[in-house]
Amino acid sequence: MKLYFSPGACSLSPHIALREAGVDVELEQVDLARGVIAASGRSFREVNPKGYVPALDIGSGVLLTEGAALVQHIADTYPDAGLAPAPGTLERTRVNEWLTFLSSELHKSFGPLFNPKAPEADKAAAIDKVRSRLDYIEQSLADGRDYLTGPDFTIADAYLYTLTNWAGPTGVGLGERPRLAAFMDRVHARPAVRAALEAEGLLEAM
Ligand SMILES: N[C@@H](CCC(=O)N[C@@H](CS)C(=O)NCC(=O)O)C(=O)O
Repeated sequence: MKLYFSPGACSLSPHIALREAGVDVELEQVDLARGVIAASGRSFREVNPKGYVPALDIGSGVLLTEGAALVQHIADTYPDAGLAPAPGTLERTRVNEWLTFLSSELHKSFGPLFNPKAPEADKAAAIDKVRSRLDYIEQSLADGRDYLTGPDFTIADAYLYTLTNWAGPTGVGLGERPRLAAFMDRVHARPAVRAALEAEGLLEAM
């Protein structure tokens, strides 16, 4: 498998899932600012017409896109890794519920904070929106669970970890959210997460 990624971008989530599953993943870095594959200079849109990461080449000419779909594909392809409950169960629907929330309510709310052309008012509104989503997550962890859906790490946690890492650089901040801070420390300590960060050149920066 080959993962098209950019360091610290949302592609870190499937990267973590692949490492958790023990997959010997090939990494291809994309220069998002220039829209090219970093090593070759080839237009990334020739590979993924959507022009964004993550994209996962699973062989035989098949390219998968959309982070939430990729992590489910990884979890279902490597069920022994225990990255998601079995499809068709209520527990799996809970994981999907979180993935959808993270994608549509948290991930996309960060958008204006990465857009240098966004008006200041849009950025301020985005910070408020992200903080309210983080508040909901903080409340959800109030029963003492280690991970989003309970005691076990899942693909939803890989996604949340990836997005929450953006809180610092965007000025959102983690604020007074001790359970979320503890969650971040817990995920950060996982060997597969550290391996993914190291491969993206981020381990020493975090
Ligand atoms: N809907 C996509 C969004 C992916 C996305 O926002 N990727 C960002 C990095 S986190 C990107 O590549 N942006 C560059 C661009 O859109 O040109 C997903 O969930 O995978």
